[in-house]
Amino acid sequence: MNKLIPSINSDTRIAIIAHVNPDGDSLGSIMALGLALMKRSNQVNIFLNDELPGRYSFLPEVHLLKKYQSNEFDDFDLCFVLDCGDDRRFGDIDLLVKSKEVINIDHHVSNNGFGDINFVRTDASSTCEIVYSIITEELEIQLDEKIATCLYTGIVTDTGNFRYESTTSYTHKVVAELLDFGVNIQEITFNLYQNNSLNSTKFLGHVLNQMEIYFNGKVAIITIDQDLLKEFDVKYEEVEGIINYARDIEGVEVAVIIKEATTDGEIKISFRSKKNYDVNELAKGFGGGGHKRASGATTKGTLTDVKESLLNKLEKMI
Ligand SMILES: [Mn+2]
Repeated sequence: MNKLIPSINSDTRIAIIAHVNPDGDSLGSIMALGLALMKRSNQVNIFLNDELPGRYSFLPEVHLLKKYQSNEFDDFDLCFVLDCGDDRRFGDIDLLVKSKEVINIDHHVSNNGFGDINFVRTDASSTCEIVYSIITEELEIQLDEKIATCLYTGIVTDTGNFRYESTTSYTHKVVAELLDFGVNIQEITFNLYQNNSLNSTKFLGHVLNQMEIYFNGKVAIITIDQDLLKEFDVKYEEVEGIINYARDIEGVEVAVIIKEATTDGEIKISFRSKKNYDVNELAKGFGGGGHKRASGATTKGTLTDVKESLLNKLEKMI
């Protein structure tokens, strides 16, 4: 079988990075691939150019994660970019310029093929599912409990606990194999879903109360500003699942969260849909992208302006 990834030895200088606002799939995939490649190379750098959300601090070896700073690192032979639809998703850094070969591994339909080598499978449940086959088939590196734990975390979170349509029989076959390496499901479930702060739960109650419903109940919109986060003393990443409550309401087809970012004048939008609408298209209208049923964008403006522009776009779509 012809291998696409150049051969890796102990001197190969490797960088691995995923997107900012890290989720389970981005963190699970960079940690899994990083831990696997460390069995081959002594020069593996796993970069996270953002804070590690507390709920993921249980992942094995996360102390290895470093911030990329241009002046601290020389060139790399290989740079693996994971779970990023384009080469801006991991932040405004010069990492790709410093890398001889860029390997793009992703499952977003909006992926623009920015790598020298592209493993883009839009039918994969998660980037972790692709990384599983790259580690085992392409690199032929043996899995272990730590790698399996990282991969499982990415798959379970990106499939919404195996509920989304991207979940296939292959997904379950991969997971079955991961469990044989001793993945502790109970421990992962506890960290991901059963350890929410009291403040974040009260915050959830408040924003659901304030949620607005449009287009005969088909659209649910939640807006969150920085003052509200301060009032409840929560970080946005603590409440990342809020949008699912809006999506899961009977009759709702599209759920949107519009959030004031910490950067001045920046607004982050998350989209989810149930069956009938393509929210990747909706996100594109704001310069973003993602999947048909889950997508996001970062734009400039005020909460009010963005909401108005969103309602105009929704009116044409629904
Ligand atoms: Mn993903």
